[in-house]
Amino acid sequence: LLSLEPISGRARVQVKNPYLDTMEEDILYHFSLGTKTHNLPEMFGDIKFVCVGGSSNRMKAFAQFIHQELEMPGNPEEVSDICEATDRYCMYKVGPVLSMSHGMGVPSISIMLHELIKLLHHAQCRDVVLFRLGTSGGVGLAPGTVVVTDKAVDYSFLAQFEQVVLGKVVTRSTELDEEVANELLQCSSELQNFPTVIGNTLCTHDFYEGQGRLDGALCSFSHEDKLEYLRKAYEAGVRNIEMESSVFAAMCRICGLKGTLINPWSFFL
Ligand code: R2B
Repeated sequence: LLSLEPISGRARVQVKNPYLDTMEEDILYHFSLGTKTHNLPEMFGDIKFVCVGGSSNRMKAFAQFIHQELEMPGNPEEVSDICEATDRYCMYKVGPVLSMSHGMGVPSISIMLHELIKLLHHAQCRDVVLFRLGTSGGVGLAPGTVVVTDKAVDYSFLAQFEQVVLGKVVTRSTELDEEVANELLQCSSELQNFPTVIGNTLCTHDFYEGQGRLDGALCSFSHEDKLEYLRKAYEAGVRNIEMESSVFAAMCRICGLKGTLINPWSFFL
């Protein structure tokens, strides 16, 4: 992963909001950071890799792992949470790597991405690559297989994310950066015990009925219905299912960020 060289000539992280420039102060509410209270360029200007995942403990462990891999000075056990003033998300910075949690589901990661993208913009970061290192359920793969997402698709297997804005549905593309996905596939071929494929990721809005599970509090379909849907998903190129990829892909794309999703097949559907 860390052998990925930043590709030169990429622009500064963009925000697509004309109002931001007119604001005297931008408060990143859920990070407990702000443009007046913190020197964001000094704190974050050297960031090149942002790795996000659902759980705060996992992203702390990831920061400690990166601390060791980069042979940073100091004790990896002592990495500190930059967002400790709020318990919404955690954030650790280790050299050029930011490790952050995003919670579960599209609404949670969406709030985090708005504030993260603004943070990277205010900090004047360039050449940033954003990774979601998450858990997922595999479709037609051996357990443990890692899926690098080609496209995030919705319930009808279309590469789009629908956001309701002022009562109207706005549809955004969820195609991801091919170059980064291929580079990751190449990295995985150099590692042992990490079978990796590139495939489509189905993003759902629910863990139980939304993913065809038979063990939720509600279940309105049969085992056969479930298998038929999963078969259709497989035929449409879906190799795993999770709950954040669509908004992640759509927002990275619009804001000119190289984004990729790396999800091990980690739970059963
Ligand atoms: C994968 O795991 C979580 C549900 O258990 C959810 O965040 C996801 O996408």
